[in-house]
Amino acid sequence: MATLKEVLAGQISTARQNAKEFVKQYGTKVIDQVTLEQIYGGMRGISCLICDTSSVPADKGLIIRGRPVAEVANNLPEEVLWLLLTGEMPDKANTEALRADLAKRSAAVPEYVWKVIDAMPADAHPMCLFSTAILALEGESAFRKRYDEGLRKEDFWEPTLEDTLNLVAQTPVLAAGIYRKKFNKGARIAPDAKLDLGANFVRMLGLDDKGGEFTKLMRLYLVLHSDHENGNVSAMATATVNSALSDLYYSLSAGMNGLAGPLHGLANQECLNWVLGLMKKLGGTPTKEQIEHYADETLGAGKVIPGYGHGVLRVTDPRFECFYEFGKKHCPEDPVFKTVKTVFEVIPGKLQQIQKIKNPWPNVDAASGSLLYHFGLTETLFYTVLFGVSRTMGVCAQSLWSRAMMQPLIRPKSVTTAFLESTAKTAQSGRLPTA
Ligand code: NMX
Ligand code: MLT
Repeated sequence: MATLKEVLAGQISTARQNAKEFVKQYGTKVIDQVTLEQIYGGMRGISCLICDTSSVPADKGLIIRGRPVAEVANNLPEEVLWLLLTGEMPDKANTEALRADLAKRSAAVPEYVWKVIDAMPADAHPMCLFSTAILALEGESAFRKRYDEGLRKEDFWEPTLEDTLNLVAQTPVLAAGIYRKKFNKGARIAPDAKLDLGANFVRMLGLDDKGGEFTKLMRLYLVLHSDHENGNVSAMATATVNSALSDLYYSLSAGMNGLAGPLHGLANQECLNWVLGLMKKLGGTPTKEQIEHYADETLGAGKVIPGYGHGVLRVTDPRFECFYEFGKKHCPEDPVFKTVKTVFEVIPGKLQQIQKIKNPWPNVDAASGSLLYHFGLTETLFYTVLFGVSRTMGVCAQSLWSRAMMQPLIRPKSVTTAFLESTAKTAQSGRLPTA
């Protein structure tokens, strides 16, 4: 049986050769054009990043290594990690080897990180604690040690793989430790070497899961948030920092700081708070008319409806659909889930009436919180940390491949407003001249 590292080593040497010949033959071909509107509009839609771990077509949503996300939704997170890294689904033996490897690594979180977390203010947001914990572990980076010893560019991917596996194994431990401290749940619970990633995470959180349904949800959660191509804030931040050869601890921490924003990962916290606020105000499950009214108040106050809209998607997010199906199967009568269902019946129609909104449909964050809430994870402040634990898989896999392909420092060109003004006025059409 070939190990993960051996599989990757074989793929990397072929991919490097292919890329070299590809760029030599087609290097001057024009792939996309940049308009003034796009420069002013958050670079939306400009095709200028390479990402092979996943893609997000606007009309389909997440595709992981060629497989629509719904097809892999019931796989274990370990299997999806292998898929993200190699493009192949692992066999049983590979999955078990990876599971056991991650379980072993999860037991090796150094004690000093808890002192750092303990020293943080009690009101620090769990995402701040999570990002800080990742950064505090930077001294553990295999990449940094090997780089300081004189690592060759061809070999950068090897310690990046080591850092990837350690981070994937240890971020659930950090997250669970933060959860138990922040919400006064008692002492930390150690991982169990016999369990898989999802089951271990549930164990370490210390929440009741007699029927095993919460573990199923956690596995699903870890799979669905694992990757979303490279253009989203957390992935791009991670990739940019890693391109400076800052190791994955620096890079992932930077990515998590981006995920902590309400327009990105924090929307899962905001979304359930919005739903709970609605239920509290109305004293139970609201009617469609009441939801319309509440949405009008939100929009009227200049706020966004969290969990709806997307920078790329123009259809209902298939990750939302997976969570929605899970809810219909496992907790159809839960009042919070029922409210989320009615919100879904109302909000797209409401947002469709606002011309500037390009996508009125729910994104990944619209239903996930109601399911966590049902299984007793009621601390909404913690929800984005769960997103972060999962996203660690995708962004680390992306960086591994960037280093494997020996991609250079990310350094696009900025221009001044004066340059744009003078150039745009004289440009006929199409691409602007180089600054
Ligand atoms: N509620 C109210 N207004 C919205 C919404 C929404 N859900 N979605 C977009 N808009 C507004 C947006 O604020 C912008 O207004 P303005 O021009 O006044 O600034 C206008 O519509 C055009 O935005 P779009 O081009 O449709 O969307 P954009 O690509 O700029 O932003 C999001 C995408 C996801 C940031 C935006 O849809 C949003 O803020 N959604 C709510 C927050 C959310 O759910 N984020 C999670 C995204 C997924 N994730 O987990 O990371
Ligand atoms: C994500 O999963 O990263 C979000 O849907 C945001 C995005 O893709 O822009």
